[in-house]
Amino acid sequence: MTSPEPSVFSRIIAGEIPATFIAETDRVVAFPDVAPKAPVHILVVPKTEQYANVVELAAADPGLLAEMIEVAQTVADEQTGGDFRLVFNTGPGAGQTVFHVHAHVLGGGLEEGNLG
Ligand code: DGP
Repeated sequence: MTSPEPSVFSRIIAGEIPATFIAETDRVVAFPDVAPKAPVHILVVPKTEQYANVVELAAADPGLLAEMIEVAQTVADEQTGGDFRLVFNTGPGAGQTVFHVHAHVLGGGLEEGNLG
């Protein structure tokens, strides 16, 4: 289930909230996170908000999930030299606050060897 109100990401995609798109395909956009947790912190977001999280997306449209990951690699190639950490917070208990599936692409000066 998604909220009847457009998500904050749908409002960004509609141009109602400013963001700089750094990559875009027919079905996916990427823009910087407003509160970066790493030197490079980009959100990769499907233009549709019908999937609340990555589990719903993977079950319903694995091709769209693959497209998100391709965009994540494109962003990383441009901004981190190619390596990146990909995070899908899934559920409020894991820190998810926007229930329009999105991937966090993190890179550039991450701690080595752990997920902390
Ligand atoms: P999550 O906790 O996984 O649901 O991540 C949601 C992220 O969305 C969080 O890191 C901050 C980001 N965010 C929320 N509102 C905005 C916004 O208006 N613009 C941008 N660029 N990012 C936003």
